[in-house]
Amino acid sequence: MLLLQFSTSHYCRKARLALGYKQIPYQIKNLTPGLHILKIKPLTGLTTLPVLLPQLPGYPQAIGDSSQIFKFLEKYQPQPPLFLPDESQQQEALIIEDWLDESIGTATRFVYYNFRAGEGKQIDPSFSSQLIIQVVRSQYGINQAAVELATERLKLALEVLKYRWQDRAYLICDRISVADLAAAALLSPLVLIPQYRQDYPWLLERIAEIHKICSETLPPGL
Ligand SMILES: N[C@@H](CCC(=O)N[C@@H](CS)C(=O)NCC(=O)O)C(=O)O
Repeated sequence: MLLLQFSTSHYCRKARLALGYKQIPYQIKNLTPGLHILKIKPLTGLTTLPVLLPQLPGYPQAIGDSSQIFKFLEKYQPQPPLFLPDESQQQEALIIEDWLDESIGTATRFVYYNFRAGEGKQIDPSFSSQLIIQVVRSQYGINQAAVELATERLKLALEVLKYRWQDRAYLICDRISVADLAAAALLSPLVLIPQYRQDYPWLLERIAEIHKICSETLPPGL
């Protein structure tokens, strides 16, 4: 299998966690932001990465969107399971995954790129890095007002996740699920930000633990 990705994307990290958890061998191709559309739009109709190319006879040519990749991998290789055996718990896991994808992953992006352009500029002050950060900020409309809303959204999300994650291993029942992988990937950019490191030590621990279970390299800062 081949994973088309941006090396720094937290949504691509989410797909890698699932591939690692399933212990499926795969290769990676890093695409150039902007030019990636020429490659993936004809394949998926989408403009976003990750995209998984199974490269297997009888399987789809390409799967776009990290949640669809999870579904594909579960069907392709059911063991070890990522879906929960109890139907209502699995539905809960899918709803939490969707909330993390659509709301929290975006909020993380806003807070992270705002940090990298300001207080965290010294992480990579090079012209090329700061240019990419400015392009991303303009592409997603990352401005001060939007960052403040995203910060509020993350605060509430982390309060909710704390009750589920701080005292126990997994977000739903006693087994790993799509919700855990989504949270570990989509919140991972926060571990570089000193304020989050200080305020949410349990978050760093859970992110590290899920990465270990999935044999995935830890995100920068951990
Ligand atoms: N819902 C999508 C979101 C993926 C996403 O937002 N990917 C970003 C990178 S972090 C992307 O490809 N952006 C490029 C674009 O929108 O053109 C998923 O879960 O795969």
